Amino acid sequence: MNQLLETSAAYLKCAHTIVVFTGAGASSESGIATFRDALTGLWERFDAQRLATAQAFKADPSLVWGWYEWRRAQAQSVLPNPGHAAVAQLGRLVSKITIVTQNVDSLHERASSENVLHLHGSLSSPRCFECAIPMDVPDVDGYNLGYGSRIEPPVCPECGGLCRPGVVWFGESLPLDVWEAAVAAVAECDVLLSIGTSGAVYPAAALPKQALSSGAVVIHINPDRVAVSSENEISLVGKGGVILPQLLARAFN
Ligand code: BV8
Repeated sequence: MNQLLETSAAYLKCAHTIVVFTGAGASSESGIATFRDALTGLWERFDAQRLATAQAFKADPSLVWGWYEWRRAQAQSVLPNPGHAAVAQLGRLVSKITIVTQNVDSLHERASSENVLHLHGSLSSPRCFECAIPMDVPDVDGYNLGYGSRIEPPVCPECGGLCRPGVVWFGESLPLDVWEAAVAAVAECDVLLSIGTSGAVYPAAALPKQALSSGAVVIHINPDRVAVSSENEISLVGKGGVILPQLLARAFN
């Protein structure tokens, strides 16, 4: 592992353009459950795939809205972890960095990362389900939120439609401008750091392979070993909040 860490640090030190690609695992050390974590994952406790769809919202708006408001309140109540801080520090050390995240929390921004692309949207940008105008983010302090709390979604002042979370649901297209910016950043990067993703959700999961085919080095950071398919791909086994600070210390100190 030490040799892989040294090799990864050497790649990082020489890189001019970096993409940091994050999934739910990057937020897990802040205390936010991942989707597929066997013990605490939302899939197990909430069947996230069923709830994260427009169909579910249409069928039961207050359950789906309540679930997202619970998640938003949780995300607001936790802090960025050392992995988020290391990514922000990396942004101050290299010429060009793009953060491409699948996460809908704002922990990268709260760790002072800039240039964050949210492929799957954000909990902090709700909009009208019917006319799509942006709507105000309700004050969560008034919520007494437990798992499965139903909350009536706010009503759109323009058209009377219901407020929906500003996330990309399964079966919905990713925002085209965000996706195109992510693909362009991946095509030109020297190194892609993939942190905390199971690679289960497309098209996001295709980005590390796109980086490899463009000649970049891809470094995975995950407690689960990631199968690698080329000499330009490295799997660092461990938590992002532990490995990233070690990686930066070796590369830049
Ligand atoms: C699309 C927002 C084109 C919502 C999310 C039928 C119709 C249409 C499309 C499809 C279809 N069938 C399949 C598809 C494609 C579908 C898809 O990929 N499905 C999967 C389930 C097979 N994709 C889509 O629908 C996408 N749109 O294709 O549009 C289109 C449109 C219409 C018609 C046809 C085509 C939209 C997908 C977006 C879904 N929205 N999020 C919400 O959050 O509620 S996805 C959701 O999964 C989250 O964003 C999450 O981030 C993401 C991916 O999961 P991960 O981030 O990887 O998290 P996971 O829990 O899986 O893994 C965590 C990892 O971290 C683990 O490996 C763990 O070991 C590791 N870890 C744990 N702790 C740590 C750690 N790593 C480091 N450090 C630690 N401490």
